[in-house]
Amino acid sequence: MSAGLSAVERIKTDSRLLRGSLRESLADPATGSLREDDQTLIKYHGSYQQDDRDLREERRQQKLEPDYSFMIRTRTPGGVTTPSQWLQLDAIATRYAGNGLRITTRQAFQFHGVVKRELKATMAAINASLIDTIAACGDVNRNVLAAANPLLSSAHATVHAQARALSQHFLPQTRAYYEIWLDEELVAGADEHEPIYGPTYLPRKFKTAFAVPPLNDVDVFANDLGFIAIVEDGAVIGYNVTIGGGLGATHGDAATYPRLADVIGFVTPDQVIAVAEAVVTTQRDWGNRTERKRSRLKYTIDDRGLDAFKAEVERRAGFALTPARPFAFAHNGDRFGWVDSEDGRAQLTLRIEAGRINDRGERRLLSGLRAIARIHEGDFRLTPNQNLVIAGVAPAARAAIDALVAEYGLDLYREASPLRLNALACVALPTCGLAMAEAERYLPELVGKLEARLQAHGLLDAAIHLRVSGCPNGCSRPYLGEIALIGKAPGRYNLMLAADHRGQRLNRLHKENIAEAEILDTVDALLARYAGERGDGERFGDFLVRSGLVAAKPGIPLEVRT
Ligand code: SRM
Ligand code: SF4
Repeated sequence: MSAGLSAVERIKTDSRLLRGSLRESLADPATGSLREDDQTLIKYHGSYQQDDRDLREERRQQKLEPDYSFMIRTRTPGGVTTPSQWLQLDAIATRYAGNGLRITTRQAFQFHGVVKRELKATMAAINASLIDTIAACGDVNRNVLAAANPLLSSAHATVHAQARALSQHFLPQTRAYYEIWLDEELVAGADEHEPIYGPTYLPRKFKTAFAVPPLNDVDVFANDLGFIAIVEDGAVIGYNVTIGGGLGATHGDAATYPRLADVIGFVTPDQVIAVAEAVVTTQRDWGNRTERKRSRLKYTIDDRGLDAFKAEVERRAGFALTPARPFAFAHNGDRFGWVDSEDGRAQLTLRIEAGRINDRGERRLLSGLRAIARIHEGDFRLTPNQNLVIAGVAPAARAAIDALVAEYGLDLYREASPLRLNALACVALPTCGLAMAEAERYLPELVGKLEARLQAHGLLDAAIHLRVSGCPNGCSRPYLGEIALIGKAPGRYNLMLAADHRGQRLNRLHKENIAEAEILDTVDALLARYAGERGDGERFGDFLVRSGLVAAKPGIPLEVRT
């Protein structure tokens, strides 16, 4: 192994295709944690070691080790789950995880708070529900996003099938997951290999999304690799390909930055896997393996040049991409309530605040969705905005679902302001080890305070996209929020403003390291201007740019025409 490679590269190299000493770590009863290298390797199996940060100081004073537990993330391409799987995941969460189910911004479920001695049983139970957690985390192709809110259901079905096929194509081939969690006989041997990834996998995480215009609910430009479906006469004729999106950054380090993907051309459906493999393997070979902060595809492209990267992709794929086709996105939110599909069925999109499904007061989301899963004959779709679609509902079944929605308080989608409906927050404290400030736990209160300001300006019906992240890694995609807070320290945030609402323009830092009162007052003053000066149908982010209150960053053209 050459000198200068990052520590994670050494761990991958020595891991015997992701096995490491995970079995021994799991069997050690003396601690609730894993050995250090295994804490990295377990990510590739879909789990993170965490500890309850609310209890850290108290336990330190008591000379106890931190309160370790594990987060588990599923691989659910396009976020599709059957009612039977839902019931099984609910039962697993109720038995093993502390705080219900959590829908992530990448259409996956997370379980939080699983203790080490129950980790294997939990992983095996998830697998028994025919959902796995392989490659949900780690330096591999992660859970593949696919538009959850279709206007055209047959095109949507085609795109979902493509997303599933791509996810399957990039699954690691090592049998480590089956050996460690499902007791499959050990096969590690000379002929086991990773045909696409090689023994050290990718330099960094890799994310793929499929969008179906006019909705950009997947925020396709935030992904390393994206496919924008081009639909003609109801059929998907191919995809525009996007590369080099990614949002993570580090405070105070200008070498790291959020970047929107570039549109590099068009491929037909039968070329999707080949072009994806060419992008993945070019990043595998060209990506930075010495500095992890600069190892995402977006930096490879900026370091080597987009034209050179694209030429290499075409060389590896064996064909040239044709010019990108026109497309236009309307917005990157969800469409709440009932929407009819082409096939005579309907879908109901429910608002799930910050994706957290548990029972709290009158809002008994976990129990209510369990009751719905028992009678539902379609499927469930997790959205990349942390919401839930009850999909494929026959006309005769609507009334029963509506009754359960009302009985269990699942009707936030009918009551909430547009601000609350569209807001995103990452998990942050107490489980995220990287959080610098609150996000999910702060969101309801923050939204309430902003709603009061909106009301004062007669703007309560304004659909402003608010996103809150506990640190600059950007898990709630805050750089694409019209208003966004990015955690700096407890109670302090960077205020970012003026992204568009289509996921095509990044926002800008407006004020650094400010507390709530200043955040509210700053936003309030801008809302006052917006209320008085906005154009017809003009969105808040666009208004801030047009009025010169915030300088715009160049974005993706609203309509790409070739
Ligand atoms: Fe994320 C790391 C949660 C979507 C960028 N993310 C983490 C970790 C695992 C913290 C850690 O490494 O110890 C967080 C676990 C918190 C917890 O307690 O659950 C975490 N990320 C999440 C989720 C659960 C946020 C949510 O509230 O829904 C999302 C899970 C997605 C999934 O199902 O796979 C999640 N993370 C994202 C997104 C949004 C997206 O992909 O659309 C981003 C920005 C896009 C991107 O990747 O550029 C994102 N997460 C990061 C980064 C920064 C990566 C970078 O390039 O710099 C990290 C830190 C890292 O990788 O070192 C991170
Ligand atoms: Fe944690 Fe930061 Fe991601 Fe929020 S943005 S979940 S605080 S890593």
